[in-house]
Amino acid sequence: MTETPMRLTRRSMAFVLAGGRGSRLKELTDTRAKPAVYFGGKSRIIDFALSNALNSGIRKMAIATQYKAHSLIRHCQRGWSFFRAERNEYLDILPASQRVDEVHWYQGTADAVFQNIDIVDSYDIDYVVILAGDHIYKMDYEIMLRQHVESRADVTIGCLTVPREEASAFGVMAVDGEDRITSFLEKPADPPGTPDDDSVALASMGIYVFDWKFLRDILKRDADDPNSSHDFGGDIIPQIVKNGVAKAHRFDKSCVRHDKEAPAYWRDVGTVDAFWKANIDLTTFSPDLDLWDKSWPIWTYSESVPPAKFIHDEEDRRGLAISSLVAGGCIISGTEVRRSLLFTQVHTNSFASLDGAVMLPYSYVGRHARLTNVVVDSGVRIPEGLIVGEDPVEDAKFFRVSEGGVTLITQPMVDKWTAA
Ligand code: ADQ
Ligand code: ADP
Repeated sequence: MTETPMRLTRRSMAFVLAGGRGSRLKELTDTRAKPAVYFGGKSRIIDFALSNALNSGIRKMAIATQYKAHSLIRHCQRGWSFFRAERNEYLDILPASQRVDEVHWYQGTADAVFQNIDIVDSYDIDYVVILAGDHIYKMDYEIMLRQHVESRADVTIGCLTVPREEASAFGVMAVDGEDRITSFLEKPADPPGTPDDDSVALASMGIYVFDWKFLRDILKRDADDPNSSHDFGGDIIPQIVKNGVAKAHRFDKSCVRHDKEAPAYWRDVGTVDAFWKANIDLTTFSPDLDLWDKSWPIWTYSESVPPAKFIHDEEDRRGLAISSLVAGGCIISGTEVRRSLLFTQVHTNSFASLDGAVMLPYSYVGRHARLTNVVVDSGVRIPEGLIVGEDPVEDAKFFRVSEGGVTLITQPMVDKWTAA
């Protein structure tokens, strides 16, 4: 009798790299790592990679953390602690803890896996899916795993086309007719276009599938190499492209099995402008990122809070929200909210108005404040009468105005404004 093969995802683990800072998010990552930054009204950025893994059928995950990891670790402990060892499910949070020797933190992304080889070994898996914890997308990793196994590649790399002028931020590859990668340049100054279209480049998403035994050998060799920076994009991948078989897995709508009609959605919300836009896009009639799709839920930790409340205040001012997302626990008292996204427990007051506002949890808006095209950090108290978004020159004296004209507001900036 032939054995029924186990689903590939059950023979695999997801290793999530969540140690980077994300410095282009400016003060939003002063106290937290980029994967811990809030997104979409309820979630944090890392929830997308973790939910993709869970929805794909993967039940073994590890999250490597390093930079300002407290908020991230707390979130993962609260939201992602439902894995049960007795069902052969694991989720380990792996802060850089000098496990291998007492000199080094995680030196690069490959070192973050190398330092945890024993933990990965203990999961008893055949394949490892390496993920970045800092992108917003939906993707079924089982489809990628199947391609990897069927093509017998040494590594399979998730990739997408990006405008050539943006490609310097990525690993850029060239492929042959069978999608075998023939060259890989990490963050090239002058990225090459594709043969079909010179205006776009084929970029690595930083998602890799490896046979674990193969990767383990490579990591051990890399660890002994004094010239290596121990980074997947910088060292490991270019080396395999040169000496082995690396295949490209193209990210398109066929990678999202739940709904063939949905466009393929992937965003790096790495700048304040991109972060603001991806959040505000959710308030449109039919956003490209469908958070309401029950077949591909984005799991997260969510506090137990009362429903959002809208108050017609005693001064006859209506509290209302138009084309907006308002999370639980919010109190909108006599404020007009338009085209905005309010996370848990935001409290706004009479005669205030919000337009194009991304309000992170527990932020508070005093009376008569007017905020347009802003990102307000968690817990910030907007003082009575503060007007932001109408005079960029004035705003820039206290707050951070982005290239795209979005104003980031944090508590220290508000304190500076109050003191002036
Ligand atoms: P980068 O975008 O520069 O390039 P990188 O800084 O290597 O990404 O971070 C990748 C992921 O690893 C992020 O999620 C980050 O948080 C995490 N990380 C970074 N340093 C870490 C460390 N020391 N320990 C643990 N985690 C760490 C990579 C690839 C490119 C590819 C882009 C796609 O190198 O080839 O195009 O991702 O975004
Ligand atoms: P951040 O959310 O800013 O990344 P943390 O994860 O450390 O940082 O803090 C989030 C937690 O802190 C929340 O889950 C909540 O319990 C608590 N918290 C933070 N600010 C407030 C606030 N203004 N009111 C109530 N709780 C808060």
